Amino acid sequence: MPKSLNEVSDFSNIFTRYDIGAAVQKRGAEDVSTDKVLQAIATGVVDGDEDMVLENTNKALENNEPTKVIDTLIAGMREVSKLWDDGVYYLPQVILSSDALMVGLEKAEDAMGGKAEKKGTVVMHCAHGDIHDIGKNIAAALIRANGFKVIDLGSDVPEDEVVKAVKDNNANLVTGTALMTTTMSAFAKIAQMMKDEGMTTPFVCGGGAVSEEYVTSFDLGVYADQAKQGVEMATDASSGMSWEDMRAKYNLVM
Ligand code: B12
Repeated sequence: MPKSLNEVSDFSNIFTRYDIGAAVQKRGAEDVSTDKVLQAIATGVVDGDEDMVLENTNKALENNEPTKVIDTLIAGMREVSKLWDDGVYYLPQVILSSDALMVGLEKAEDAMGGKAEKKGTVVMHCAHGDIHDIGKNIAAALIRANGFKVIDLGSDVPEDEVVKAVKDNNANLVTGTALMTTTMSAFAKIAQMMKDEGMTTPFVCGGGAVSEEYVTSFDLGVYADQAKQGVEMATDASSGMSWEDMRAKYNLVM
């Protein structure tokens, strides 16, 4: 005799997990700011609620710098990461959260504008096999809004496509993002391929899985752990700073 769904599933567990999630969400929002609108943006990201993020981002942009809104979106996503790590959130919730974040990021980017004359060219990508693009998108929005031409190759980009884009566009800087230990090895390969072609373009690497020790273990690599560092790094590279000098400026490990 087959069992009914109620017999095989313990629904009380599901609801207990949801309660844990709700408690953590509240704590996350209060940590972000005392401003109710900013709190609502962070909560909207945690809840994966695009409408809530959109409405409150529009309100927040009336009296906050767009970078403040971006910091708030990042804070919301940090909370989502914790919920995932704690086993409270699963893939569907995380996808909804990242979509909600992107809605706010687009608005904040529009509000920053972008100067007509481009200061330099930056090629950006997520490592081959890696679809985690939130950090890359945040860094790209900031760099673009600060007057650089950004060629965003997207996610899961094969190594040779990255090298080709840097060469074809005579880029001043190339960046890579990896969130998985299995994908970050693409960066050392790209650096070697660029060196083999005689290229010396600084290669900024970031993303959760990536460490300063790893990135400074291969030539051209410069480690970044904050999206906002990308703007100063693009400025340095476009004014001709070498990868060695950039590494000395930004990284502890030589
Ligand atoms: C969101 C997320 C997802 C989303 C991704 C949505 C998207 N569009 O990106 C979805 C649900 C799709 C997903 C899928 C998977 N995920 Co996932 N995911 C996460 C999660 C929860 C958060 C990551 C994140 O976005 N963080 C926030 C952003 C802002 O951080 P960030 O990218 O690191 O960026 C910051 C800095 O690194 C820096 N930065 C980044 N790039 C750049 C670039 C420049 C130029 C600069 C200057 C700075 C910079 O700036 C940002 C801060 O300011 C993490 C958990 C965690 N604790 O991190 C797991 C995590 C990354 N995922 C993981 C895994 C395993 C997977 C899956 C394989 C799961 C599965 N079984 O299918 C798939 C991967 C599929 C693939 N091939 O890529 C693992 C990776 C483990 C590992 N170390 O290898 C993690 C760590 C979870 C875990 N603990 O197991 N995931």
